Amino acid sequence: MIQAYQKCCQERVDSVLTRVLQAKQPKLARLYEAMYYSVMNGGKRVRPLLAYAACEAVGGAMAQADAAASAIELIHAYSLVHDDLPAMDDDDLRRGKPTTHIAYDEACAILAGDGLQSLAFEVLSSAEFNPCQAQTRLNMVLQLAQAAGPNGMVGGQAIDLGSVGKHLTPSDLEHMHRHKTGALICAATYLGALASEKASRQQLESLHAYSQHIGLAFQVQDDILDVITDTSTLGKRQGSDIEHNKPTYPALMGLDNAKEYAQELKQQAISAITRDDLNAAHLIDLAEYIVNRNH
Ligand code: GRG
Repeated sequence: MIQAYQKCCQERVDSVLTRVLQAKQPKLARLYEAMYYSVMNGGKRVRPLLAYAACEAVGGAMAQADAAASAIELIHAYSLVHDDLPAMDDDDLRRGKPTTHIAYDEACAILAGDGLQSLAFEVLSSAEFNPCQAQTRLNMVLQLAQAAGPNGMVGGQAIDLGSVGKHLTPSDLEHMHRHKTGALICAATYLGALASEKASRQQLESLHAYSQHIGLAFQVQDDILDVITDTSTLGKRQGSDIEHNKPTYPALMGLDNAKEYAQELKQQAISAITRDDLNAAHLIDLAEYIVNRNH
């Protein structure tokens, strides 16, 4: 069931992304090609799925969440391109293919990431892509800017880079991941629900609690996969966390405890959205998928 929903969401978001990533001038063909390469290269589209499922959970139609889903994925793609750069994680493999700075060059990868970030806000704010009322669009822009910026993902990345080789407590690790990966996952759900233009405060609060738990579960599972899954299934180098001397959940609490923790977080996520006024079936399936995925 989740596979069919996943395919439907992927097709929707990919068609918007293809439209957004059309080169505007022949002179910019290489830049647009690098941006297209960075986005349309086999990502799982977990964040768009969350946006669509949250919109539907509060009674919205999928089409209303197209802009939210694609804006979030553009931010996510930019973060991966920059994260892979030599100045950061210096990775040469992403989604089973050479990273953008390897396929193009470093300057082009930096600009592609910058361009993707700006395009995300263009998609969200322009009536051409986002059918929501102007006030809702403004709120969506604000929420995404906060989630992606120094008090969200960028801040989490800064904490991560500053933690290499240091001993982190479980609460330090959680703080870092709530910013680095969790903030964008929360924004995906929140923007999807906002796009419906009919979410109540209580529904938004429940969805926020769900995405906080699922965001952390996603990261715990990511750390587990780095230990137990081979490079060809992962699409990135197995053991890269250990290689980069990164603090991880399996390192901190042991592999079995980390697996148990991911399941606990999933259960807490599901409990948060188990209420009569939410149509939560897809969000529940997604929670299961996030902790049971193999890449
Ligand atoms: C460079 C500003 C800046 C931020 C980078 C998100 C991030 C911050 C770095 C990514 C590092 C990383 C691999 C984190 C683990 C969790 C994560 C975001 C995994 C990749 O997301 P998936 O599994 O990837 O959704 P796909 O390829 O499926 O889209």
